[in-house]
Amino acid sequence: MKALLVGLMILGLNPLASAMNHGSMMMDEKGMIMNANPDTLPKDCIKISQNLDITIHAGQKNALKFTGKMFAFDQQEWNVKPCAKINITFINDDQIRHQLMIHGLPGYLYPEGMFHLELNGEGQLQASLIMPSLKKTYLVHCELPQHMEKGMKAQLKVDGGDGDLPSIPGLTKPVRADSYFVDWTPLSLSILVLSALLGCAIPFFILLNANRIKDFLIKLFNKIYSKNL
Ligand SMILES: [Cu+2]
Repeated sequence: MKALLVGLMILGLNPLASAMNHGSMMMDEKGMIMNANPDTLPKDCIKISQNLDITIHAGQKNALKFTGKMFAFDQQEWNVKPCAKINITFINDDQIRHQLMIHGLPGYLYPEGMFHLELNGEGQLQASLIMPSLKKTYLVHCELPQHMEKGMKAQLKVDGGDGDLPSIPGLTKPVRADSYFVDWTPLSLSILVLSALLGCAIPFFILLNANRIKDFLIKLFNKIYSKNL
């Protein structure tokens, strides 16, 4: 057994350390870190202005306060200084996969302009990145199908940002709000009108016939009472 392990290690297939490290990507059975950058300054930065630790939770419980949403981060907006180094602790509180992706970063430092953390289930990851100096708002989201649409969307502002992104739960309106079409038919419309008329007429009927209704109820009560004696 020992000889087999040594052999596998010589071949570079170390079964004791399943993590893969391909330059800007680290992946293991727990999740993935892509394009972490703890030390290279963006071209427009002379030095790191701020060393900021941020903990971000992802999970269904964060969406409870947002009507119609299913997933969310525990915060929807972060503000940092130009050239800030952000040390992110990403915690997934769900049993399903979630991502924390930041888009729009400079491509010479972050391939495809993207910083990406991913957890296959409950757990946590830590990675850092350094923001450029540009006054800009970056999209932060989970790219798994329907997770952003169902609420896992946020924004990261550098130097106050250059505006707000749409559809951030609790923060901004969607570009196009959902509209729910009612398919009115002559029958459903008639039922609605009739119900409205009856709703208006019944109180008047009761008021105009109060004495008759009272007499009727007394007789009815006496009948029931005398039967039971
Ligand atoms: Cu997700």
